[in-house]
Amino acid sequence: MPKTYVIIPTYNEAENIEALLREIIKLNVTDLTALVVDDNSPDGTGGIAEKLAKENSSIKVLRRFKNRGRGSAGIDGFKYALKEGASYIIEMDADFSHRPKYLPVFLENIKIYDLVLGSRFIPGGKDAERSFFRRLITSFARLYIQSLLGLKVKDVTSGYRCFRSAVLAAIDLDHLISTGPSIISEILYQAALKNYKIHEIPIIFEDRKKGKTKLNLWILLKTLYMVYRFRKIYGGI
Ligand SMILES: Nc1nc2c(ncn2[C@@H]2O[C@H](COP(=O)(O)OP(=O)(O)O)[C@@H](O)[C@H]2O)c(=O)[nH]1
Ligand SMILES: [Mg+2]
Repeated sequence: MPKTYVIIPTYNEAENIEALLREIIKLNVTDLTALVVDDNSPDGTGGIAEKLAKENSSIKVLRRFKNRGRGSAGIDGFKYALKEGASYIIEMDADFSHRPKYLPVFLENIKIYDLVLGSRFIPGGKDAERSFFRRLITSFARLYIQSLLGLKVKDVTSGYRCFRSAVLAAIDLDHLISTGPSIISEILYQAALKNYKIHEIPIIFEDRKKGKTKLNLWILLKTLYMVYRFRKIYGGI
């Protein structure tokens, strides 16, 4: 059976992580490992995850003490999964915006495609974030990134997605420019430049129920600037 790794970067998700891991485990997907990549969260997320990992061998925890950031946490998770010989690597957020019930749908589709994106912007998908302002930001960022990079997919900032491990192995993970959330689009762009088969499945993106977002205006501006730099450095499609 192919091994699946689900990478979950966390920073201060103590209110979510246990329920999330239990929901994932309940799906009973064969050969699935949930890997929590925690950046020494002050709220003790890492400790909670480690306690659960002791009870359940399908849960692993990577605790990072030196580096911080959603981008590099994801990369460290990918590298771990590649080293463990995963066939499929999924990444998802810990805050229930990405519902675990889609995991089996990703795994069905990844048999056919190289990269499967959970998409809010195709029929059947939805961005159920409550704040109008936040939805506006997402739409703006999406149009900007899509047109700048010439990507055909609709949800270019979706962080809920599934890779065939070959896709990640073909990308030079040590030399990506992003350290923050723009890593999502940077990796997507690299996969598109390498002509991998990318497919979108509809997801309903829920608003985070507990805890706080780490996104702020500064991070957003930096993200948009980074995307501009990818276009310069990697060239167009
Ligand atoms: N390891 C790690 N995870 C992070 C960091 N910042 C955010 N995350 C996680 O990345 C995911 C998305 O972050 P979130 O704050 O929900 O961003 P938003 O969904 O764009 O508002 C969540 O699971 C966060 O816990 C970080 O610095 N390190
Ligand atoms: Mg979130």
